[in-house]
Amino acid sequence: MPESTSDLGDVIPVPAQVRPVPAADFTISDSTAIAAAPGAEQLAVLLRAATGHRLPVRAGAAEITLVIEENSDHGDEGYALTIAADGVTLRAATPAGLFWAAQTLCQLVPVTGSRLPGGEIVDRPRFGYRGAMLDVARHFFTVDEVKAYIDAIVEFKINHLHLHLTDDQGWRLEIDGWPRLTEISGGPGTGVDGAGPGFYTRAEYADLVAYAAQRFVTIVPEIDMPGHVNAAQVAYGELTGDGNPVQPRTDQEVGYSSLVAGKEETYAFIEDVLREVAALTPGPYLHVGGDEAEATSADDYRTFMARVLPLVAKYGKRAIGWHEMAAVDLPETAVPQFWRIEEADEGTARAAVNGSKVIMSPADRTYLDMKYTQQSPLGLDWAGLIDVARAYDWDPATRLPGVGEESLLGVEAALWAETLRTLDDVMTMTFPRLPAIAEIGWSPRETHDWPSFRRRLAGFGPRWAARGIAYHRSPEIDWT
Ligand code: TNX
Repeated sequence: MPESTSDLGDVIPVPAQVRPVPAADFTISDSTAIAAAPGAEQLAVLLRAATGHRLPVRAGAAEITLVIEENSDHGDEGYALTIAADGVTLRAATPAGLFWAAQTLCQLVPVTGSRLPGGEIVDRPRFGYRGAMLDVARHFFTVDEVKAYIDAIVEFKINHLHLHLTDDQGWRLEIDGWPRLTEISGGPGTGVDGAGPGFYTRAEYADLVAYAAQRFVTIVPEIDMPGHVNAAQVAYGELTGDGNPVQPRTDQEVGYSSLVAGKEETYAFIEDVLREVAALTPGPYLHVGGDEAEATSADDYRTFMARVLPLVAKYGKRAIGWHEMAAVDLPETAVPQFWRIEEADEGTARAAVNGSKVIMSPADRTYLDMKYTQQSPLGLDWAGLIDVARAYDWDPATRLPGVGEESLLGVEAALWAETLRTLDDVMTMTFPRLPAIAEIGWSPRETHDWPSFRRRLAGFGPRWAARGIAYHRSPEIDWT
């Protein structure tokens, strides 16, 4: 096969359809321009990072064209990308589709050189929800660090960023009327080992949400409850059983804290928090945690969720919760997120039968905080070791009995931060495993192929290196 024909499909996630036309290569040069249109400036910025050339955006005809085709069958995020000898065309029904087309185009630019392989790609995602989760509670990451993370994940068409904003060791979002949450529990000495202080003001959070939205990423804020609340109970004594604040904790234990289901103060607090977070977050989801509530009785858990789930709806949002939430009767709109390593889960299956959509995050495949190998300096290993092949080699539609393709909202890879301290730590655990989860979430089931993925992935090492993104040089990949 001539080199250019195989190159056209060298994209992660692999596109749904690839039709190479080997004679139709296009070379980006100093005289290449982009035709003025919505999305053109953003494409120029992306291509500058990929090629080093700042292509001009000009009115009238130009070699690179973006076209919105409103009555097409590209869907919400699909696109067509045509590369021919005389130019490149990106087509989609939506700006998001054009943005994903632009990401594909940038991946086709060689690390050195500027020849694009000729042909046509027609592509659309398998699932509408393709998420990454970052734990900013166990260790706080700044707005700039999270923006760098967003830039790195959109390359793989990840379209949701779930922020785990609160936990036992810290509270990271300013809430009007409850200032001690962040003054105390976002202050010095918070986070695991006291090493991760910080919080987002409401303005900073809004800025992050807007930055994500410009890149077609929906922020999913998580306020974990009724467990994982020690940081809130440090700040406000009325949230504890005896009315006295508790001591701060910076260890890695889980399952010891709980809000009090039988106290009205609890719901006054939760309503204030949910109302504010909903107002600051344009996306459709609020994540209410619900995991590892080992210090909450089963009865109290039901009482609590029966009060909280309607509040989420009251403020116009859909609830996502870790799958323990499915122990209660859920409204159809609620989304359980499966995170365990067991082969089956009765609650999640029942929720699916009742019409809920499910997010798949099985810890033994998608937890980016698991060590790659026993030698990995960062990470935990309670869900096993996860090398790149293990992150890639599974199918979300057959993972849980009773939860098939039609019951899935999508997939999400979670990065918990107990052992992380720097942005390099974050990137090292994320890359190259997140691209595996991204391909599972975007590409058709029948395209999944480890030898192909492994070969395509090798090309990303130099790209990450050039952009200063730390990654784990897994020995499974023949890095170029
Ligand atoms: C389990 S996953 C947790 C987190 C920990 C994580 C560490 C989940 C819903 N709860 O509290 O950070 O394991 O891997």
